[in-house]
Amino acid sequence: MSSCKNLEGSFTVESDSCKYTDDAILADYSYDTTIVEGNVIKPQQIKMQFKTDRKVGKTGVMLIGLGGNNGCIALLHWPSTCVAGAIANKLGLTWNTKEGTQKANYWGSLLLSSTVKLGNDRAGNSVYTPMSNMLPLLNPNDITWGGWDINGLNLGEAMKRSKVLDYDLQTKLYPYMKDIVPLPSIYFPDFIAANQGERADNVLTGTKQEQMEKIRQDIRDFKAKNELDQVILLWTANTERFSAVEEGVNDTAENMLHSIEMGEAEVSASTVFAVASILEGCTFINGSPQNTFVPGVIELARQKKVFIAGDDFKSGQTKMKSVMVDFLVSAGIKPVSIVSYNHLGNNDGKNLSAPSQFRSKEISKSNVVDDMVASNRILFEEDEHPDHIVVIKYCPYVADSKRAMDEYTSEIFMGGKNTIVMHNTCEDSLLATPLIYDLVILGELCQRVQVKKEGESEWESFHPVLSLLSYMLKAPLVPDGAPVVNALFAQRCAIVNFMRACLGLAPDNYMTLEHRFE
Ligand code: NAI
Ligand code: DG6
Repeated sequence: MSSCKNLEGSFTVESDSCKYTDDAILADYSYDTTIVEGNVIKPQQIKMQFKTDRKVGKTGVMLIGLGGNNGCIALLHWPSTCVAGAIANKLGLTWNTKEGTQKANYWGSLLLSSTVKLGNDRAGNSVYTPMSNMLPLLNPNDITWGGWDINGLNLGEAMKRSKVLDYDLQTKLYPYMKDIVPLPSIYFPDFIAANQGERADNVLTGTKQEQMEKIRQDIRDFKAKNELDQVILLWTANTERFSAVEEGVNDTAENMLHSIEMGEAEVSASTVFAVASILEGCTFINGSPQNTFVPGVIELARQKKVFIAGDDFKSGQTKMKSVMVDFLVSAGIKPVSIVSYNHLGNNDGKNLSAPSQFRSKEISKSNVVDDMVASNRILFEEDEHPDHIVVIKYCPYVADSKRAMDEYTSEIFMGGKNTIVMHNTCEDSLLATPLIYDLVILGELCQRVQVKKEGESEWESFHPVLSLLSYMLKAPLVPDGAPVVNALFAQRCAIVNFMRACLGLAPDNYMTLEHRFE
């Protein structure tokens, strides 16, 4: 009887298709796809080579929203990097809870805490390895963190305010956090809820252009001071309202830059950060739902060949939804009504209690089932959708412990109905923060991978819109014309099979034929 085994330590691939040099992993790969032309199906094979640089440069991450719940908790492991030798994980930082002693971990991070099936051993056991062993990856303990917040509270106090971590852990981290103060940030009150005004005591002044230049200078200073090879920016600040996309304002790269110069009102703070980041050659990731990436920003990213990814961390309810609806539709069951309530009492909930900020979140939470519904014309007519309602209420008492309640009603065999109800009490920021690590680590890896198709001489990088990061995002931004995939396991497969491709390994096809015939 075979079972699952976990490989201990690292591994090497022994194959003519995979070559390790001092600098890179070079892999020959056959990308097998299927082209459908009318009613004719044509298998297609593209031979290509993957090159993965093995050296992970010294990396800094600058968070916008550093003093927020996700922002300051992301630094949980930071004391490790700013205080020589005091690495939380290496030290095995522990703290007391009412259940006993707890140890620092990265649970909830796909890259740091999940495993990937490599293959089978000779006895037929499935052999797994940590995903982080697949390729050389950025170690989060080696990241230098920094960033901005419109609130100037030091991170020790911000951590206390967030009411997320256990008291004993807060006490242990406080000495490392108390002297860290976020850089002053861009504050355009029109874009976030009026109830955030009281937080805004650490803000830049001057024209939009001057503020953008200051952010660019901050990035350069941070890079120089910490002797970094690269910096990645990630927006984990308040959800903004959507920006209107207007001709002449933000529709092209040129208009975008001109609008910032002219102080155009419709340019949001997150967009100014994204533009600053792109101009500094730094990957920019958006963890919130608003349309930071207006067409002008996307064009600018393409022109400058800088990576962008978004939008909105996919943590609890939506992750579940992108599993549940995939299951239902792919099982031939027709979901007809999806109703999602949330109440939460953290500052995110407070900001989302304003209508236009709620609307941004409603949009990103609602589109998540579209691809699955559209995939099955047996169940759904063209343009037919399940009723899909999203409600979010602010209830201060529950703080970061969000309640998410979902009801899925489906039509089943012979007119029957099937209703599934879920109640999820989740610590919102403890689900979201590991996604920050994943987005940064995967984004960084994408910077080091290039492909060359057979017959071509030039190595090609990823498209600047990094859709491979979709797994972590509620409303994945994809290159123009590319399909949006929301189904969670399809998103995961894309990451795993991409990593396998970088090693010249075929995708895991789950056929396990070796066990199906005598
Ligand atoms: P939070 O409200 O605790 O933190 C946001 C921080 O951003 C605050 O400290 C605020 O002062 C700061 N801020 C606002 N505007 C800013 C600006 N222009 N520049 C710099 N800082 C600014 O929110 P939380 O819980 O950390 O969430 C952050 C974002 O991530 C929100 O947009 C939220 O919707 C999104 N998100 C959160 C998830 C979660 O589970 N916590 C999951 C999915 C998305
Ligand atoms: C209410 O749902 C507040 C939101 O900010 C969410 O907490 C956050 O977007 C996470 O949502 P989900 O659907 O990914 O769990």
